[in-house]
Amino acid sequence: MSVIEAEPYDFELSPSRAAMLIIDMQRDFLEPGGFGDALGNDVTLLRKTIAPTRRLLDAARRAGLTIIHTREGHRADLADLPPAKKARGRFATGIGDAGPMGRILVRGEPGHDIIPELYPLRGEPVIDKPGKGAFHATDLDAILKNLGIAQLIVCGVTTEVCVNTSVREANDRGYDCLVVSDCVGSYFPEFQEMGLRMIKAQGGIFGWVAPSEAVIAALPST
Ligand code: C5J
Repeated sequence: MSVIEAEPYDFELSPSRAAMLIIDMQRDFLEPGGFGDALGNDVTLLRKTIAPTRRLLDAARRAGLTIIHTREGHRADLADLPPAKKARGRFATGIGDAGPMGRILVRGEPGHDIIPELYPLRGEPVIDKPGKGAFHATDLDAILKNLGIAQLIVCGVTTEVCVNTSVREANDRGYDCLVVSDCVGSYFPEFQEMGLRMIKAQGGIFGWVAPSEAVIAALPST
């Protein structure tokens, strides 16, 4: 057990029962020329999470933590895409349509894949999720339970959407979540701030928040 200096109070890390959960670090959300960029978002706000996440990922791999990656996306036949999700936003170009890096949020397309900087190693589970939450319609809960995981160190994008949704789902299932403040990102600075504040408010109603250096410092350095 080691202690991570976190908010609203210290997080007691049990490395053998902890997993690093990296949410949706996909090319279409993060890369210049991707779908997020094409919608007019400033992808540099998301890209600044890459370097600290890579440092934390290296340290977590060295420490032997379980590493799990997620990707938001749908079957090529879109049979798992709720009509409400397809219609939302009234975008001229939306999920399933041809985008700058292949069909948008469709599994197997270049834009759907994880950015090269954080690419999963062989053996690291990749969860393909059709929703914003990492538990909805996935086998994540079964995988975590089978591995004896009780704590999640959460990174990824976007802070207020898939990160917050997944943390709330995890919290309701009994997992302790620590969200790494510089390893989660939003296209909207105000949502970044509020997304983190909502996690740690009211005595950590959804979990804990700490910067990556504090997490790295607490990891076994073998
Ligand atoms: C994620 C989104 N990953 N913002 N998706 O947050 O649509």
